[in-house]
Amino acid sequence: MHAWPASEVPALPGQGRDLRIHDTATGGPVTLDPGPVARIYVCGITPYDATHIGHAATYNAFDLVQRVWLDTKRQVHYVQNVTDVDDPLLERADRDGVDWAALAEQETALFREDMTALRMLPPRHYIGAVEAIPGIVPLVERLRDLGAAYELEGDIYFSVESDPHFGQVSNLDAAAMRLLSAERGGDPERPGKKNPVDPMLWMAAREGEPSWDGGSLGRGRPGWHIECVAIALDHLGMGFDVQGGGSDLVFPHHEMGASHAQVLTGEFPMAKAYVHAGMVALHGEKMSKSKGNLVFVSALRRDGVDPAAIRLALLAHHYRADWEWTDQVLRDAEARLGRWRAAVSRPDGPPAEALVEEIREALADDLDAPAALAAVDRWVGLQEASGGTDTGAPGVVSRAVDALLGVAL
Ligand code: 5CA
Ligand code: ZN
Repeated sequence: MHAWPASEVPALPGQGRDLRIHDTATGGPVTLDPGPVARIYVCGITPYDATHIGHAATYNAFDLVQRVWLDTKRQVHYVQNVTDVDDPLLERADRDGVDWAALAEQETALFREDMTALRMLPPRHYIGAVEAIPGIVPLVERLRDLGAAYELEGDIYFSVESDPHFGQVSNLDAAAMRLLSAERGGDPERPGKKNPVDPMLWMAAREGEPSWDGGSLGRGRPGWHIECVAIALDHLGMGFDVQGGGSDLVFPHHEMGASHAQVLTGEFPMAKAYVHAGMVALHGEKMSKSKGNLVFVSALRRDGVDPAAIRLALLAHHYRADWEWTDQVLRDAEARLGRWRAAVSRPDGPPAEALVEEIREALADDLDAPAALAAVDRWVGLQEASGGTDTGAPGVVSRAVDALLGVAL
């Protein structure tokens, strides 16, 4: 699949900082030392509806990771998937009487437009589940040959007991895992499974549903977790720096993905840091396609909201926090954008070198975007109160805000 166009990232004077980030698996901060090419996999959308503010907040967090690394003069090898065949997509297409593939294509196109408008840097590889099937089948066959997978009425399941490290991403107990498995696409009640939370690797073809040739697995379609593992291993290999997504992916998705990869390769761990963004809510409940309490990025754009204001609204919240979208959040962001634009449009201002370091420091410290915004606010406050004589300063500020925060002033 093609991704979307990259906005230019201005180079900044001085030296970027290494990222220290919270790792869900160890429960603490890790300082990443990626080498010249940093590797990150971020779980992409299931394209059955438009991009909402919750999605945008999650992708904003990982866009910041990429920008911090670029500022250290590293290359970034960023991979993202599109779950373009899965139960929720097929159910929505069925409900609306539309072709599932056309729905996926249409919503993915809209996602690309939203990401472009928000100045999210694109992945280097943007890969759909369907196009990944030829790579998924041999992995499932290998898991079966290793004795880590078993068949149940034609479907193939992964046995979590085959991974000695199972549980080390989410650190949850069996009861909590079982509950979350039922909520998030698993089938813990199905009789005949070795462990209730064992996830499906390959689902045998069902009447009226799309299916593909699975070689020795028979016709069917891939499970959700093996999709991301196949794409990540194919394009990044084991031991990449960050696997990212929202906190609703900790279990089962990232736990199972890590397990599949560890059994397949005999290496541990798949990712050096498991990084999770908090959930955005609307009217007190997690924004979710299944509940329908959504604010769409495309709808805001259609209403004339400046994408830079949407981006500032996201940045005003720490990525790990759960937070609530309200009209006031957007109004505050619009006011801030107006003040910042006025401040950088003046011919001179207070010196800005220290501000660039403050933004760098804030982001390197577990992506503390609110602290970065507060630092820019302070410079803008000085500019408004008494101005300054540094003719380069407004340009430095607008380049730093663009390069590190993705906001074009
Ligand atoms: N296709 C899978 C990942 S492989 C999936 O979860 N798709 S999704 O469309 O449901 O979500 C896309 C991303 O947005 C995921 O990282 C998910 O964790 C995140 N996300 C979903 N809802 C919210 C929300 N309310 N707040 C923050 N992030 C969210
Ligand atoms: Zn995923």
